[in-house]
Order: sequence, then structure tokens, then C-alpha cells
Amino acid sequence: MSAILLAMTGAGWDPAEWQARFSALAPRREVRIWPDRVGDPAEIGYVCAWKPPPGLLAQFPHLKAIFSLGAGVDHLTGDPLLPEVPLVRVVDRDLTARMTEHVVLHVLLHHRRLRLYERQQREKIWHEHAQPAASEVAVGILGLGVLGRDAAEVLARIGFRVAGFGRSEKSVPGIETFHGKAGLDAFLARTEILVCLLPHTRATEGMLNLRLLRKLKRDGALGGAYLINAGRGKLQVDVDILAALEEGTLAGASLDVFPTEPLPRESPMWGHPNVIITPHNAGVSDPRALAKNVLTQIERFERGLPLEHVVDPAAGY
Ligand code: NDP
Ligand code: OXD
Repeated sequence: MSAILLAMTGAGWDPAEWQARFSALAPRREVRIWPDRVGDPAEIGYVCAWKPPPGLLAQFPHLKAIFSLGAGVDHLTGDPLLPEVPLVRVVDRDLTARMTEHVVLHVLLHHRRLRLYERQQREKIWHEHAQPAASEVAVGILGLGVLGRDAAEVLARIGFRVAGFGRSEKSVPGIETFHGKAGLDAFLARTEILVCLLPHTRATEGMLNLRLLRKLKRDGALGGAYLINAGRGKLQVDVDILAALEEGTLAGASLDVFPTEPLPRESPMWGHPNVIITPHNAGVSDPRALAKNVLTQIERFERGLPLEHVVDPAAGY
């Protein structure tokens, strides 16, 4: 039976916790940990990875599949030596629900002006501001994939006017949809709260720039435009976001991801009154849910069934 190798780096990623979960669910399967307990590289059939060092995966001659331990795969696709075996990403209800919580929290926080009321509380000011209904506020989800669609549907149920934008044409009940280069400007022009749930690919890098942000709707019910980025940091141009906040193009931003992570201590983002920072934890990967997800896929594969959620190498997601 092929061994599974866990190869992960970064704060919050504890391979021992993942190994315990894998071993509890599949006690007969050998689960090894990079870098100290790799054993014979020829016995590794599957690698479960989060930000492994480039070149590592090329060292396993009998690798059958690579599992990203997150929904995103840019931490793997950037490896010039990535073996040409199926690359599978996480699609799991647990991860999706966590991301939807994050998106709903931040949409509501801007919609209900929580930052303003926090400032008032510090100054002991009892003052009520006009509050538009959710049905007057246009939220736009950039990236209408697994995560974007779930967040869009929950926001629509709350009552927001929700639209989604993706690469290909889609129809989602209750959600206005836009697609392709031709649809982007119209999508932005009707959007007051822009939620980015796009993957990082060659096509999306640097997309959240001043030119794009200036196309958002600023004269809607909220009286300003907001950005929520929980997709990837390399989509966003930090100096442009700060410029957009400065000139009033953006009234506020919730940023979970940054071009450089952790966000450097000297970044002016930290102290900006209208920026909310979270440490790339919008949708964390919980081994209690995801080890089972990966093992189910391996079992399918070994029974001769096709793997699910395989990344398209040409598209990069
Ligand atoms: P999916 O692959 O299911 O969805 C991606 C969506 O982006 C699709 O709708 C796709 O369009 C669209 N898209 C891709 N490229 C383009 C483009 N160039 N122009 C327009 N639309 C484009 O991914 P998920 O929803 O599962 O995850 C999305 C991303 O969220 C991940 O890649 C990851 O970067 C990020 N993420 C962040 C987390 C965090 O904690 N901050 C946690 C989990 C994920 P189409 O439908 O036409 O293919
Ligand atoms: C992911 C992430 O891609 O956590 O799942 O960023």
C-alpha cells in the first residue's frame, strides 16, 4: 500500500495533528511526515501539501497524486518541478462554511457600519445613523466557484442584491451573473461591496488595482464602496488599495490575504482606520474534516474511480 507524505510549512500547520487524524481514520495506511520521517522516497504514493518547498515533490518517483490541503493550489503550481500527476484541491463543506461565515461577517460589518459604532463607543457617543436595508445594497462576488457561490447564496437569503462574476457563463437562481472580460465593467458598476474569492493565477495577479476599484459603485445605498479580499494576496496591489482609501474610492476594506504574508510590521495597512486585517484565516483547513476528505479520494482512486476536484493545469486553478 502506497504511503502518504504530509509536507506542510507555515504558522498554524501542525503535521503531527494531521498525522494523528489520518492514522485514526486509516490505521493500516502509513503516514509519514516531511522532513524528518520521509523514509524511502519510492514508497510515497501521495503527498498532502501546504506550501512545500519547490522541488520537493519531484523527489518521489512513484507519486500518483498530489493533494493540496487548501482550496487554493497556487502554493504548488508555482513549483517549476511539480510532477505531472493529478493535483487535487479541497472542496469540503467544512471549509466552505468557514469561508461563508467570514464573508457574511465582513459584509454585515460594513453594511451595519460596525467600525463607525466602535469609534462612537470609544468616545461614548450615542448616535444612530441611517441604515439602508440589505435589499438596497449591491454585493458583488468576484469568483463564483465553490466558495463564491455558497457565500452568494447565503448573502442573497439575508436579502442583499447579489451578483457574481466568473470566467465562464453560469446561471445561479437568485444571483445576477456576469462573466468574461466583457462582463467585468458592468459587474463592478453595480457593486458597492466587492468580495474577492478568486484564485491566484497568471490572469488574476494584480487584478485588484486602482483602475478596477475606481469602477465600483460609490453612490449606492451605503454611500461608498468596500472591498473584502479573502481570495489571494497577490491579486491585490496594496499601494493601490491605500490610494483608493485615501481618495475615497474605497470607504473601507477587509483584507484576509496579502502579497507578503505575514503582513510586514511596517505596512501602513496595520494602522489604517478603515482597514480590517485578519491573518489569512478566512477559511482554515481543519484536519478533523479534511483528512477524511483526502482519504475518501485516495480510496476512490485505488478502486479505479476518477479523482474529484482535479486542477486544470492550463487554467491554474
Ligand atoms: P473555484 O475553483 O471553485 O472557483 C474559482 C472561481 O474563480 C470560478 O468561478 C472561476 O471562474 C473564477 N475565476 C478564475 N479565474 C478567473 C479569471 N481570470 N477571471 C474571472 N473569474 C475567474 O475555487 P474556490 O471557490 O474553491 O476557491 C477560490 C479561492 O479562494 C482559492 O483559489 C483560494 O485562493 C481562496 N481561498 C482562501 C482562503 C482563505 O483562508 N483566505 C481559504 C480557501 C480558499 P469559472 O467558474 O468560470 O471557472
Ligand atoms: C486555502 C487557504 O486555499 O486556506 O484553502 O488559503
